[in-house]
Amino acid sequence: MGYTRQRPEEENKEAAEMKRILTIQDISCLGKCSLTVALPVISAMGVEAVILPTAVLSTHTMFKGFTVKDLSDQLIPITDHWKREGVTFDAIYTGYLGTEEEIAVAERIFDEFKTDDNVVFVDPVMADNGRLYPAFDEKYAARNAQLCGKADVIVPNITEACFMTGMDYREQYDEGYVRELLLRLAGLGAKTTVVTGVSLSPGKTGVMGLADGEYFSYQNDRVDASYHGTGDIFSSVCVGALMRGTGLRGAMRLAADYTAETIRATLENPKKPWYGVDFEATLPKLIAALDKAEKNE
Ligand code: PXL
Repeated sequence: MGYTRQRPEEENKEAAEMKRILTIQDISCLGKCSLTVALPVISAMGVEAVILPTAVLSTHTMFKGFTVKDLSDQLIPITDHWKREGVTFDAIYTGYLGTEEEIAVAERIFDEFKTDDNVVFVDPVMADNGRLYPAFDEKYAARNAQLCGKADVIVPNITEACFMTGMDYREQYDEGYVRELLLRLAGLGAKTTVVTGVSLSPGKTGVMGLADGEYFSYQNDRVDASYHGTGDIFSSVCVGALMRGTGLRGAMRLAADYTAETIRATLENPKKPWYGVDFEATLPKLIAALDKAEKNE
């Protein structure tokens, strides 16, 4: 007979205090993105990461000839088991989902695990630099917009925001354009909308958001390089920081600074791989910055 360890009658109060994030996205076995970023980053921030892999890919989709095994049929049995075990989450964070079916499953999981106190955080990963990733079309973008409507916080980049709101993608824009994007995104239904990769003046880049009827922005120096997986790094830090109590603006600042620092470190590494950033090298700086952010707030 098999042996199963029983749940203790009394929860250990101290251990229960660690926040727990459920993150739903793919595993790209090689690629420094999605779960291979979310898991180490969230764990390093002192938050428990529970993972729900939607698919296993040999690599991310920027490689030629990648393999995919869809795991959609596993997701509800897994979460049903958690439900029976009485598991709860302080945040549910979705990233790259891959198919409309996976979006539908994510919505079902929100319905099952959403409470008055937890945070549903959606990064509608599907596009960048004015174009959809290879696996997606406009119909998928419209479905992602519906998913965003069920979130507390959404963090699309400008391209994703355009695909979800029907606004024209522009390389050159002003603050008014981003405000309009944010207003239209807010119309989808999320409480807090943030657009990433926003440059409000030459040589700067960062984020702009709309929460409780107020616009806010955070900008730091632009590093002239673009790497894969930086959006996943931004989102993972952001949701991790929210769980550590930095507040929304604190979380944006920490995530934007860490992303910029990581791009800088990657740029300086002559032996960097082409397919992702060296976030492993900058994790100690993230932990130090988080420590500082917590002490200041
Ligand atoms: O980093 C986003 C991402 C996640 N997962 C897969 C991807 C991408 C971006 O292309 O292909 C499989």
